[in-house]
Amino acid sequence: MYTSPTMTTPAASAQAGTNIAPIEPPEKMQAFDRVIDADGRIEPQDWMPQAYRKTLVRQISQHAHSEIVGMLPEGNWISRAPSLKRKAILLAKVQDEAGHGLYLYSAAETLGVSRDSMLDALHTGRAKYSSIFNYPTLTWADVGVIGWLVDGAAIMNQTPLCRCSYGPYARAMIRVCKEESFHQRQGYESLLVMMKEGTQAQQDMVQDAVNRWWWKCLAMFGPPDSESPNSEQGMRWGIKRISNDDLRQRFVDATIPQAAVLGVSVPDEDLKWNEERGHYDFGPIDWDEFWATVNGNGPCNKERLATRVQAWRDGQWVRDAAMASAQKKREKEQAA
Ligand code: FAQ
Repeated sequence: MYTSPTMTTPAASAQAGTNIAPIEPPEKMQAFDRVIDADGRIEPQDWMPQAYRKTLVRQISQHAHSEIVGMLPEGNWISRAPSLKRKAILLAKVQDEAGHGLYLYSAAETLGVSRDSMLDALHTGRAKYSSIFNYPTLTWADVGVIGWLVDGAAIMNQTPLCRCSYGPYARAMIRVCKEESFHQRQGYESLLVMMKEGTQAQQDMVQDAVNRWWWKCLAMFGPPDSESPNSEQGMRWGIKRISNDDLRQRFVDATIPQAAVLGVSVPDEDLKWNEERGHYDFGPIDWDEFWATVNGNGPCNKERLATRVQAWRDGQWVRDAAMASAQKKREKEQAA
């Protein structure tokens, strides 16, 4: 369903809209492969095969969209946070997510794709964003659980991206991961307060939120490796460093001991420590539900997209004013 936004470099335009693999110059291809094999970095000015460029535009723009749409479930609680302290933390977190979106759109722009075309792909439903943001935040505990589990999953997935072969993406991820780490801790701390000092009703609210988000977080890592069409090539190119299934397993292994400290359980009867594997075994994920959500039919897809489109329309006057101001400044400079 994902369609590449309009490419603006001549090389990229040549590939846009066609599924026929371009014939790349062999000597350039060999030089590129040598950099990748040596675990080196590709920078925007370097030659790169069209398929590598296209994969990066796909992944980085989807990632940027996820950050921007990801502001909405928690943003829903800014006006209802239970204290000034929690409100200030939540405001800072949601603003950070906007910042992450902006670094990522900028990183994608270095590949010759325009921000307007990426946003158009999002607004017209042609671009994917993370499945996880299509579920509602029903109670205040959902905000803590998003910090603990969703940001926890995001860190697990994104830390290896700091070593991605494409320089601008890797560098953006270093700052993003530092901020996500704060996000995860604030979520966990807020749940800890509810579980250790809260009423029975507050503790039940936390458990209910964990029950609703757990499986969605496991699905967030993407389809099983055996059904992940992009993994093999992404790993060959050093874009992805760890597979979807391995990251999912690492997340479960890291999170279950944290759940024990909190005093919550996860809704999985099959969960048990496997001594032989040295990992937790866990139950089956509902992939039909995951794909329905990815393909636009989750509980909040329509609402999320409508909110983003409205925000884009509402911001038109700001963009117009900024452009007019920049134009005026240019004219003044030229006249001087
Ligand atoms: N949702 O072959 P693969 C965050 C798609 S940021 C929707 O395995 P790939 C911060 C996939 O795109 C969260 N679609 O694909 C935050 C592909 O479709 P395509 C976002 C999904 O690229 C926290 C198809 O399925 N993080 O949480 C999902 O090798 C709290 C086949 O899949 C990133 O974007 C999904 N969950 O691996 C904000 C990280 N999973 O494009 C606010 C960067 C898979 O062929 C509050 N991205 N699909 O049409 C990645 O690491 C990878 O792109 C994966 C997917 C792992 C997401």
